[in-house]
Amino acid sequence: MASSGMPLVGVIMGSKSDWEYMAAAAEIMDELQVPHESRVLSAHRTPEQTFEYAATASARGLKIIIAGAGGAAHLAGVMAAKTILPVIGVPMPSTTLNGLDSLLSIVQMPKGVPVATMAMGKAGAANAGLFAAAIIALSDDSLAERLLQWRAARAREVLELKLP
Ligand code: RP5
Repeated sequence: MASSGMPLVGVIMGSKSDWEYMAAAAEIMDELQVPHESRVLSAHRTPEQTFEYAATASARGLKIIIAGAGGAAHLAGVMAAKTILPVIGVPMPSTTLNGLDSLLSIVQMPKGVPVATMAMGKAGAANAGLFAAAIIALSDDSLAERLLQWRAARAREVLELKLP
């Protein structure tokens, strides 16, 4: 799956079951018109293809990789091991430990190979999309303006709230 234009952000996830959460990253980037692609790649089920994706990401024009994974969640770390592109990890609450395992796995990257870890689940996926947009906005003024407008709209929503 790809949005219009050459993708700048690669959204990958370890299983189709992760899409329930990771769709939030794609939706935010659709809204902000950040070209992205989404696909399932697993560090343990498809290791060669996962390595290939990371190794060729920069040459294909990707600027950022967002990786969602659950359990012994090594996908983001494996990505970061094969590219110097910024990798954003999103822990999936898909396991019997409700994602605490995924969170600790992704956030505890050893020194030298960083992964920017977001919150678990849909909130983290949405924030990953926003974070990717913020990075790209550093060199894209019109995206920076859309991001400012997006924030302003969220503020208006709060201020216009009426409690029963
Ligand atoms: C991980 O294992 C995936 O990222 C997913 O969160 C979890 C469960 O995968 P499935 O068994 O649903 O395919 O690899």
